Amino acid sequence: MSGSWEEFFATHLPPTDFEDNRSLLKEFCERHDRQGHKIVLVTSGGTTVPLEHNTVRFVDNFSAGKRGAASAEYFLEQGYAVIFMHRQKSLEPFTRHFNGPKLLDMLEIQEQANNTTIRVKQDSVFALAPVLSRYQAAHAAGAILHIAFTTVSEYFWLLRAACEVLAKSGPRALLYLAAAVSDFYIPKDSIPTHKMQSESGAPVIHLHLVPKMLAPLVNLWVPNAFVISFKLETDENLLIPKARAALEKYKHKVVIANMLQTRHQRVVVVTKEANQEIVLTREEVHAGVDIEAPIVEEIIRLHGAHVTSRGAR
Ligand code: 9Z3
Repeated sequence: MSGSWEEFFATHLPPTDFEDNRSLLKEFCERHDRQGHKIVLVTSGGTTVPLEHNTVRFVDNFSAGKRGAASAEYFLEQGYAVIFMHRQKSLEPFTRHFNGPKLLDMLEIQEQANNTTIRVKQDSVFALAPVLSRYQAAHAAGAILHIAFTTVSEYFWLLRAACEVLAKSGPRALLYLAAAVSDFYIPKDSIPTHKMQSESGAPVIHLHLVPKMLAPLVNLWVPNAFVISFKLETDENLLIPKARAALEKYKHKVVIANMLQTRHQRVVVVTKEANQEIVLTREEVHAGVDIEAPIVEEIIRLHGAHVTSRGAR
C-alpha cells in the first residue's frame, strides 16, 4: 500500500528554492491569465530517488526529456504559455537541437592577421536560424518559464505549487504530465546522512510506494483543468489496458500510451471514446520528424473542445 500524499508532504521538506519558484509561477500565470492565454504545464525528464541525504548515489530512470522539450516547442508555436518543469540537465526546448557536439559542428573559425572570428557554417544557417528565431520570440514574449527538479519529492512539491496557481485558469489550464516519475521512494528518515560505506557490507534498500498524486491533482488541485498523463510500458499486452485503467480510475481526460523502445515513433492517445494511434513512417523517422508535432496538434484540438464545453474562451 502507498501512503497518503499528506503524509508524503509532511515527511519531505520543500526544495531550497521552493519559495522563489512559487513566486515565479504566480507571476507567470497571473500575467498570462490577464492576457487570456491558455497555459500548459509540461513536465519532463526523470526523477531521482536519493540513497543518502548528502547524495552521492541515487536511483534514476531512462528518460532523456525529449518528449517534454519537443512538446513545449509545439505548444509555444500555437500560442500557449508554457511552464516547462523539467529534470535539471535533461533536454530543454530549442537547445535540444544542438545537444552534444552538434553546435560545435555548425561553427567554423576564421583567422586573419590578429583577428579571429567564429561564424556559423553556411549549410548550418538553415538549421540554426529557424530554431534561434523561435527561441528568441518565445523568450521576448516571456512565454516560457523553466522550473527544474531533481528528486521525486522536489517534483511533487513543485507540481503541487504549479497546480495551486494553475487552478485559477480553470479550463484554460492544460497539464501535460510527460515526466517519468518514480513510483518508489525511500522515506527521508530511512536514508543515511553520509555516503554509504562498503565496509558496512551490502546495503539492503527498502523502497516504498509513492502515493498516487493524480487522484488529488484531478479532484482537488486543478478540478477544471484539462489533464493528460502518460503511460509507459515495456510489455505491449499491458499498454492499452493499463492506460484505460488509469483513465477510468483518475477520471482525467487523456492518457498517452507509449512503449519504451518505440516511444518516439508511435503513441496511442487514449480517451474515454477512443484509442487513436499516432505513428511516424520510416521516412519521417529518418528525416528527424518529431512525433510530438502531431501529438500536440491533437491535444490542442481536444483542449479547445474542453474549453468551449466549459463556456470559456
Ligand atoms: C512518458 O511516458 C514519456 O512519453 C517518456 C518520454 C518518459 C517515455 P523521453 O523523456 O521519454 O523522451 O526519453 N512519461 C510518463 C512515464 C511514466 O512514468 N508514467 C507513469 C506510468 O507509466 C504514470 S505517471 O505508470
